[in-house]
Amino acid sequence: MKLIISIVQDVDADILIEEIIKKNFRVTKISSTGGFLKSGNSTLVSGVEDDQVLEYLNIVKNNCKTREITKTIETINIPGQAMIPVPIQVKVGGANAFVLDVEEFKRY
Ligand code: 2BA
Repeated sequence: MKLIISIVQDVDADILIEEIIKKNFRVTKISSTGGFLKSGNSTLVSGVEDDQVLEYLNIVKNNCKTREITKTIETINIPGQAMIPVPIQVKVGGANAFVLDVEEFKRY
């Protein structure tokens, strides 16, 4: 068994979860925050049998879109001068997925 951790954009999370459930996988959604943009995203956690990993990853791939987000950064401060905010374009997603080996899984 593998544990698949997928970090996706909030806007994609609900439809993605619906598709995951439709295909009879189980999933847990955790609300998370991206370290770079400091904005909300969703982390989905699923225990998946080894021979179904590809099927699961295809669902993630097909339901998450790459988007451009504008982030405002402050330019380097020169002493005595104000910081100047500069908008930059950042490409986010579709999804970042990690596949981990599961040593043991128990359901009680
Ligand atoms: P954030 O950290 O908020 O990053 C959002 C997007 O900003 C990233 O999209 C990437 O395009 C850009 N970005 C991140 N760090 C950057 C940097 N130091 N310089 C320039 N641009 C940077 P994604 O790569 O699609 O990542 C989306 C979210 O997935 C991330 O949100 C983070 O929450 C998570 N993530 C991505 N890679 C990860 C990793 N290796 N470990 C843990 N979480 C990860």
